[in-house]
Amino acid sequence: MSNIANRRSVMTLFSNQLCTHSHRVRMVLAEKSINIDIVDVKGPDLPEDLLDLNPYNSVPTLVDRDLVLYDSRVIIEYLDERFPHPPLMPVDPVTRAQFRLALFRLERDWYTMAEQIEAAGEKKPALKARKILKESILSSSEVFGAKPYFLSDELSLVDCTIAPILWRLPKYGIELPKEAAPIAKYAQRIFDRPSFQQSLTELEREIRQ
Ligand SMILES: N[C@@H](CCC(=O)N[C@@H](CS)C(=O)NCC(=O)O)C(=O)O
Repeated sequence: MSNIANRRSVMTLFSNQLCTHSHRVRMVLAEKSINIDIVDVKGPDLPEDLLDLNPYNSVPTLVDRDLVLYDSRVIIEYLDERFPHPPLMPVDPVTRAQFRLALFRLERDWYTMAEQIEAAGEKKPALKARKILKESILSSSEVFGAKPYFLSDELSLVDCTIAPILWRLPKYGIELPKEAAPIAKYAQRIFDRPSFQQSLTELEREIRQ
């Protein structure tokens, strides 16, 4: 096991200050008030000790003593099981499966489009990705109006996954039209949570200042 993992008694999260995947993990940590060291990693370079342990060399990476986890979904599901209060997944198998499917679709559709927008800057592929992401968000408007949180009265891992994208919409050049009021209200409900405020890095806070 690496020096980094051995010398730390509390858990450590290697996180990037503007990364959506890192942000969803920071949100879950804040929601559960988990005591953890958050180490900012700039760019794609993880500390050398971790390179051997995470073959993808990606953030977020979580180190919990001998356990090293990467991929934000694997990390948030682990955190929800290891720190069960408050629970961030429903109990019954059908709803759980629906929430897992929602996580899969958000990663495949929203997160992928967001990455393309960030990577392309002002170039043409960004315009297309921006349009697809905007349409996808708008087409979910009804879902967001139905309950305070995603298909639920309680916040879940799905909301912790949606929020980093909605927070970044100004950065992505996406403005929601008036018809999207249910989404805007839903977003504000999450943004107002102390846990969400706590999850923000300085750079993320600047997006909406
Ligand atoms: N599927 C991964 C994606 C993580 C990811 O793409 N992280 C980016 C930063 S936002 C990164 O570390 N890129 C550097 C690399 O992959 O080499 C997750 O959910 O954790």
